[in-house]
Amino acid sequence: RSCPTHVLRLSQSAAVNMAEESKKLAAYFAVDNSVQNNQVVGVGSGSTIVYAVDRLAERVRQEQLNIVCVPTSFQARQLILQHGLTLSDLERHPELDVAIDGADEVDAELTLIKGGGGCLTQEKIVASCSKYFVVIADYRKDSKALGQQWKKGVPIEVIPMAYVPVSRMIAKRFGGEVNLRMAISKAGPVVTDNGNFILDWKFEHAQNWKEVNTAIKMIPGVVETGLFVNMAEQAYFGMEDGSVKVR
Ligand code: ABF
Repeated sequence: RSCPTHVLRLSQSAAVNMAEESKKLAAYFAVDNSVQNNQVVGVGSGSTIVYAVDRLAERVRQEQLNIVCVPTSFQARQLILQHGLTLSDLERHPELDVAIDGADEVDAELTLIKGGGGCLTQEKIVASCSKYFVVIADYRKDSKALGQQWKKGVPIEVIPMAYVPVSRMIAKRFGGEVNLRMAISKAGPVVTDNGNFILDWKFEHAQNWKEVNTAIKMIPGVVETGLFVNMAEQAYFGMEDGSVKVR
């Protein structure tokens, strides 16, 4: 017998709530374990980071924490301003103490796929300027190998005039399928905060991600890849049972 619609809706909303709750768990736990007074904090993008910024603002109020925040996107900048946190940038703070950000997938070696939201370039820059880079995610991102959970491929930021040759080069050299990311309205391609396009490379099999990342980055026209190799020190996952898994 098919499941009554209202039960399906309940289970769908319960699943969404569970994922949101697990994001919040991971975010709060990571902020409490990673951020101290007098620190410069990189603030990531996406939905999980919203909970982390909530917790940062709560701790600033409760503990009179003195922290400054460096954003990784227009969204992150808005979050910092909306929460009354002190906004800074890489000109004033080129060295950060900790960066906290989401991810689309995290494999067993803490190699990440990031950029599902199109902010990968500034995210990677800020993460690279941080002494400590922490990933926060719900249980759906906790993976053994890239591609097992995340099916949308590796985002790659490209200079608009080069997106066709870059797409062809990637497909030719590494296989799989490369698509120009279109806006939800389909009116045109997504344009990043840096004025570039995003390609999504749906790879066919596991790769040596360190080598692939370097090779793709060397293709003229490529600005950045969503492969974060050997960058994350720690990952906090909110789990379905209400626990937080740290690895
Ligand atoms: C951002 O967070 C992106 O790199 C990544 O795509 C996204 C993950 O989003 P969410 O936290 O909403 O799952 O950092």
